[in-house]
Amino acid sequence: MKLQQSVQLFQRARQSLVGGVNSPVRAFKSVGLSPVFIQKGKGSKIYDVDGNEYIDYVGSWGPLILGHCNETVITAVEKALASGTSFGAPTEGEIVLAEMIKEAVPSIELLRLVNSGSEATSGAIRAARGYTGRDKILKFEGCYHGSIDSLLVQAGSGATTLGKPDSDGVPQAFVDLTLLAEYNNLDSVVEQVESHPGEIAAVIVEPVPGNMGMILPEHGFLSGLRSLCDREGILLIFDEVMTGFRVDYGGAQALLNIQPDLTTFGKVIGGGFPVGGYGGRQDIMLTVAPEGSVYQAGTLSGNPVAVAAGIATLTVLKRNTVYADLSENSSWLVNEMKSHCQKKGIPLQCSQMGAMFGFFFSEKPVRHYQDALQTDVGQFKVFFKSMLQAGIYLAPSAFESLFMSTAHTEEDLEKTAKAIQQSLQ
Ligand code: HOZ
Repeated sequence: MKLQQSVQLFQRARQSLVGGVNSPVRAFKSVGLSPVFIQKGKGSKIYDVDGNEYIDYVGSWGPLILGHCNETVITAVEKALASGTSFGAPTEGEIVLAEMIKEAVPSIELLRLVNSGSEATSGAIRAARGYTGRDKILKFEGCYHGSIDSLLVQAGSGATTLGKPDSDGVPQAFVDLTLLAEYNNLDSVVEQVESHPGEIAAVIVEPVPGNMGMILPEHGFLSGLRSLCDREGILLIFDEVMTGFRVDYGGAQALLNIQPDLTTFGKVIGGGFPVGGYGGRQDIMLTVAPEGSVYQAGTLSGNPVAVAAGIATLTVLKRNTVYADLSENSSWLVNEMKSHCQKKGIPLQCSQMGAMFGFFFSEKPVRHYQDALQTDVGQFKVFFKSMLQAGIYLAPSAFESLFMSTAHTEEDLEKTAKAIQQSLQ
């Protein structure tokens, strides 16, 4: 496989862009390669500047649940574009998208649209602090809630991938306001709550973490968080930036049957354009400006073109069989990988929910961040390189998840299964 043009572009990019990229997790640094520069995408495939074709399981890190250049989305975007790209004034599309999200996720009574998942979590946290009058936030080691100061403490995703789960540049005062607990360990949460009575505004959690690899919640963990928060007057925030409209039309909260107080969204609700959102209980959301005194704003928030892509995406997803098919395809692939590794005696742990899945090379089940850190990252690197050579594009990190789209075909899945067999001998 030739990657000459990509390598040249990366050298050129490094002269003007820090690290040659606009998001560190895209740098391929952790797998010891130069990033692949993409020329175009169509359906389940992406094509790089050297003319290589890949079956894509990254899907722009989650948003492209309908695959690349989905016709319904492209048509909706073209139509919106013809009427203007941005007004900084309300448009009907914003209401339609908000109504669709409310209908799909009953815990959302009021919503604010923003431009990214990071903005959504930052807004939700500010609202939680404003509503409760408390300053501390509790997060889980290895969960990633975007590139914002108070949450870049023991953060997953690119921060962990590059070995920097605590970012420099975050003032100690912010770190002091961020309490940590272990995912799937309710006792560790109780301990923090008991040590800081009446001080915690919110517990923020990826209900199904996807940024330390993918980990499933154990029975009773999220419902335990719900009861604890209710008892202590703490708000429960579900970060569904990754899982929203991905594991199910109603997100992880629908599948797991837990109602958070606030939810953050991103990725799928923008259909490949920069959209985020946060919302939840009306009494909390009414503290947000202009209704209340918690300020939050953005010139491009609710951008008409981005919103049109989101509406088109959700419209397609609303069809009944979409999630059953996505889930069936994801679980087929996971089972192929499991049974191959079993035959070869390669230790493997897998998880899957709807159109999201992940794996770790590990003997031991992976329940939380410390477990994830102990998995065999060296083996992941070798596997990643081999899959890339075989035309399968995975996230370049052992601490991310993989995504199925409605565009993946049976042929794609079989080709991927073959590549897995060849890559794991
Ligand atoms: N939330 C994404 C990873 N899980 C970030 C992707 C990026 O930074 O490009």
